[in-house]
Amino acid sequence: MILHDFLPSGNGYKIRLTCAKLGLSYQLKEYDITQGETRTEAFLALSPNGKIPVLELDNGQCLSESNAILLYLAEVHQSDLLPSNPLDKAEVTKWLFWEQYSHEPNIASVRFWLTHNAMTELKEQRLPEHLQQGRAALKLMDDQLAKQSYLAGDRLTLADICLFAYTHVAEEGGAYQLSDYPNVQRWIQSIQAQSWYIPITDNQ
Ligand SMILES: N[C@@H](CCC(=O)N[C@@H](CS)C(=O)NCC(=O)O)C(=O)O
Repeated sequence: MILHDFLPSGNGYKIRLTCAKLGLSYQLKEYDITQGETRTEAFLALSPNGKIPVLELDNGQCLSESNAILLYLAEVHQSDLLPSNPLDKAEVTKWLFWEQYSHEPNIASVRFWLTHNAMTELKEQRLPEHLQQGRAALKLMDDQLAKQSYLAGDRLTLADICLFAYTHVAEEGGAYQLSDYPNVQRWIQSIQAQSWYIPITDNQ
């Protein structure tokens, strides 16, 4: 497999962490998204959406959308990161959809704007609303993690890998303070203590 990626990306990191957990190896092909390297004709032939991560399978087929790739890897390798019982599975996938709508646009996007000098006048105007929604997302996770060890129960699942990716770097750029969310902090530490854990900018 070839993973087309940009190392600081949390969306790419979800795939790298899942591969680490499942013991899967892949070749990494890096792109600098700040230089438009995912908008070339060659990249668009892999994925017309022009965004990393893209997982190129050994048969040449390309998968995009980070959470779809997570589901694919867990299903193909019959991993307990994704329960087989439909109800438990729905609980895990609920968090993957929630991440894309309520977490990533407020936490990942704000981190990128602030750490890559990508703030525009329009983004500046919208920042307070993003911060309010980002804090609400962290609070919702904190409340859930006050009740149980992991997001979808007492066992680590794709929900945790998916949400760990951007949550653990939420402070980068200075917009969020994780000390306001002690249960989230405990959960971050428990993932970082896993034997298969790799930091965001490490490859395999
Ligand atoms: N919903 C997509 C989002 C992918 C995405 O936004 N990728 C960003 C990096 S994290 C990217 O490639 N941006 C470059 C661009 O849009 O030109 C996913 O989860 O994979």
